[in-house]
Amino acid sequence: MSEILNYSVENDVAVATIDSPPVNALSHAVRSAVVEGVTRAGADPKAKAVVIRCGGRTFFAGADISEFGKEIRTPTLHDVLEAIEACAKPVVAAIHGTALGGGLELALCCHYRVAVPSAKVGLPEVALGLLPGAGGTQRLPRIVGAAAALDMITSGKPIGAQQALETGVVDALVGETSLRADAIAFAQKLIDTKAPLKRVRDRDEKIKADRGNTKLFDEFRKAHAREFRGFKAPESIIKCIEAAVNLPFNEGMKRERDLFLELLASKESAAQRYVFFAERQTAKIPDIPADAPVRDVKRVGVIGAGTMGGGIAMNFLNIGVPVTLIEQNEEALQRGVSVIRGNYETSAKKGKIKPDDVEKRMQLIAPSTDMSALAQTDLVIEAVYETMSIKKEVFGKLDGIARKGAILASNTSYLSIDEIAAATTRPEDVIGMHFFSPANVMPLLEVVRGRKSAKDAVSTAMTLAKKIGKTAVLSRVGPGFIANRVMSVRGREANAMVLEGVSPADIDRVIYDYGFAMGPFQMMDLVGLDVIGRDSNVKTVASELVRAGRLGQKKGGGYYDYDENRKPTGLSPVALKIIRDVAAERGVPQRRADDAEILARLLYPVVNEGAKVLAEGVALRGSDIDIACIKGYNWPVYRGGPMHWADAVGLGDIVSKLKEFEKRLGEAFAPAPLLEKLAKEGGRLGAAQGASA
Ligand code: T1G
Repeated sequence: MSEILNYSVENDVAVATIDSPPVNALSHAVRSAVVEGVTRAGADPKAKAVVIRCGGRTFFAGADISEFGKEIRTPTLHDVLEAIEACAKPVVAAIHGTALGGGLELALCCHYRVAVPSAKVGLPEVALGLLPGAGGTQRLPRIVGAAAALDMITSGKPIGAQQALETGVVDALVGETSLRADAIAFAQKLIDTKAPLKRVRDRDEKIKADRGNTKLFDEFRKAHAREFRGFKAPESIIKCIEAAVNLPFNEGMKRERDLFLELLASKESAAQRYVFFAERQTAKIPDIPADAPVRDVKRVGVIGAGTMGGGIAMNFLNIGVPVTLIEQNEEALQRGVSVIRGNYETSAKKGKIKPDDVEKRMQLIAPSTDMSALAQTDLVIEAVYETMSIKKEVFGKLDGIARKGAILASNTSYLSIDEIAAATTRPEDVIGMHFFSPANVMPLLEVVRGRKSAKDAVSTAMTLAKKIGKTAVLSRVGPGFIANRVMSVRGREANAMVLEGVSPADIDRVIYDYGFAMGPFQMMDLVGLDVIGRDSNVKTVASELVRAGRLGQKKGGGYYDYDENRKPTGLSPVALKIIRDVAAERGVPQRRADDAEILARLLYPVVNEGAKVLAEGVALRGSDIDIACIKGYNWPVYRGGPMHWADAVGLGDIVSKLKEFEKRLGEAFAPAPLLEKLAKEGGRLGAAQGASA
């Protein structure tokens, strides 16, 4: 018998328990164990019904994603599902944890499903650039109807057990701590009442009403066009659900299989499966084990109640952690507190949080203009001006106020944590925690490890990140750390190209078509040219636009003109003239560039900068750079991030194009040695490790 299968019979019920940590993913071993258990129960004269359950923390959490792209060994998942459906005895799925993807598809092949109240079920394959390839697109609509299935499968969002019960996905909720016993009792009842063997595939009461209803699907497509832009899987899912509604079951299954295999072979799904694992890799720090000690953080201090400080504070208020919020004066402090309140009230109005959550969270703020109020905090995050002298002054004071063992973090976006730490007598307690604006929304948190940062200070920040719903990426000290550093070259080249005569609108279109939400010039108009241009003491297009009263969308337009609803009405002739004047003053040679050249000029230097970040040991691994750009700059997830995308483009092609640029534009484009090395060796940036710092 498979060593991950436990088989027993209680009363008249066979119980097949599969235990394959960490999440009972439907690997070859798990698939074999399920087939063995069901086959044995089917042949067992003592068994009149079967319960399929899992050990550990969850029911099957889906196909084993690490097996994709490799040769799939039998029994395939389809073999497993056929074995279950062919069973002549009632099969009951006993669900706890997260029955996801193939796990839910397996449960839908059982005749009945029971779940504990804390369980969740869902079909999240779309997040992998896939679709439920084991009947999920054909069976789920037969239970919940086409409209609900469209929402659930194209969003990939799981539903709770109660909603699963109400929609018929599960037949009963059972005791949170008595799943095994209650599932056996449920099965026994089926035997005693000679309950029918219900197969989901035979049900059509929920779909026949939508047969031929093309409007339902076309309207769904229209309503989600923006959200699905650039992704392949959502449209394939819609097609599968249309097939479920309009075709006999087996034909629908064939349609699903064909579209699934198409997605499985796509670059987009390869990128999204890569991101799934890359995202989980970021938490792994070679010299700090996962179970390393962490410091207890019961109260957080935030210095600065401006946009960043307020947003940072909200992350902790959201999880019920009290925050001591410090500002220099009462007026700034109250302004900061009221902005936080305003944010929560907006969220409550939108139904994102419950109305009484607003007060609950606001009461956790202890506002003060006196830094000594930070004495009892366990972690202090400084979010004051990006000026080293001010940060050193703040940390010098903090050193004398914060309790022993408190972690002192700076939200600096590029300054040296080592230099800031030197302003204290406890550099081991000093780290960076770089949030991305808006800090209560953007999922990236760069944890910056100084040369002297203690391991438990770093592991505390990495652990806290997950608790506040952030993806933490570890960075060493370096200019702009990871995301800002590599993405800043995209802005540099965009600005350079417009001075060469390339239209800002063409650049924005190319970057938008690549998959970013908007291009660099639209972004600058949105953020505000006074913000963008404020640090430059040289004459730039941005500074000249500001001088001309063009601050962007918020005032007077920017690169584009806007109507009263802030809808762009086209490139501004004023902006184009400013560009021409600045270019003429600098004597910039004018040239044309096609879309391919624009994309290469903007993104290949990003790849090159990523290779430098790796070679300097600022990032632990290439895939961390990808996660930082996806979570911090919305790099389209179906491209996998700059490193993975470069591997897909071909490092050799990138190197030769960079050399072309270098000849014309200078050594800033010289290919990084690591990039050249990997190109020569056939290595991959996405798999490269950072130099050990
Ligand atoms: N396959 C392989 N490994 C997986 C896995 C999976 N499906 N799910 C998780 N892991 C690993 C993960 O890499 C990590 O490994 C460890 O388990 C803990 O995961 C045919 C085609 C279940 C909600 O998309 O959403 O079925 O880093 O850190 O935060 O239609 O894992 O420890 O070495 O995420 O508690 C569909 C994906 C697959 C579910 C648990 N299923 N997993 O979250 O732990 S495609 C999914 C999750 C499919 C069929 C289709 C989450 C979780 P390591 P974790 P967690």
